[in-house]
Amino acid sequence: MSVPDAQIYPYATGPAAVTAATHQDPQDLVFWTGWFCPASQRVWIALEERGIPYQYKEVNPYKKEEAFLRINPKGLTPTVEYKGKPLVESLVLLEFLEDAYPSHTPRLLPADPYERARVRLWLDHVSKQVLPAFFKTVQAQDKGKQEEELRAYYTALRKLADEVKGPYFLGQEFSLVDVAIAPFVVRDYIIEEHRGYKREEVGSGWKEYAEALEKRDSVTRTCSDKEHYEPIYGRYLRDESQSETAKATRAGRAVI
Ligand SMILES: N[C@@H](CCC(=O)N[C@@H](CS)C(=O)NCC(=O)O)C(=O)O
Repeated sequence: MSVPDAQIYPYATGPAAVTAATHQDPQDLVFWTGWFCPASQRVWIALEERGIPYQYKEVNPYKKEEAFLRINPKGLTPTVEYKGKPLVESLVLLEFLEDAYPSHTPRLLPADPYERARVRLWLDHVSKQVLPAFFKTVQAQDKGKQEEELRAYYTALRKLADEVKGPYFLGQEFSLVDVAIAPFVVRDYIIEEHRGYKREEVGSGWKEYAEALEKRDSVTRTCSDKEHYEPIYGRYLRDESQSETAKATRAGRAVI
């Protein structure tokens, strides 16, 4: 099934709908999000993990509605309004939540400066290596190109897998690396079905890591029903999407 970018299902469904429904009251932090958006899910996972009070506001970032553009002129999700002031970019927002809510635990950046730096290095790997390879694999049309991009995706994931202590990146402690990659792990059935991806092909314990991530409460509580993601990814799989991410992938730029 195909839908133009702007005509996506309008609301969160399944467990995500239940979570959204319990966060409708006004709060200092307003979370502008698209239920389907992996960058937004990162922020949502962190909010849920740490029990930070927030008001959930569903928005379709492809519609670029005036009210939303007034808060974020680029019209991208996630956007956070904190005490009336806007902030954007999922990785910046994750760090902001650490800084603005120090008493909410668990902290997702470790206290040790060396470990904090390592987390940031591997977040950079996720942004610059893993996600571009994921979207290139999805958007490639030629069979040979799809296989080449999938191999690059495996290589990027394996480098990360080699650093995972298990069950999570830092061991027992759930951290921002886990938060940043989890939304893409829960969407990997798309490349499994359409590009022949297999978690076990990554090696180095990736499959076990992926399973630990998708079972985490904050991750399951922020997932909608699978059937509603499929039409959205159909546009990526045919390389028809005009989203900023799809355009960045075509232009060979880093994406989310
Ligand atoms: N680098 C941004 C990417 C945000 C982004 O591209 N969000 C998508 C939805 S997942 C969006 O708003 N797309 C609307 C568009 O492309 O016009 C982040 O990490 O927050």
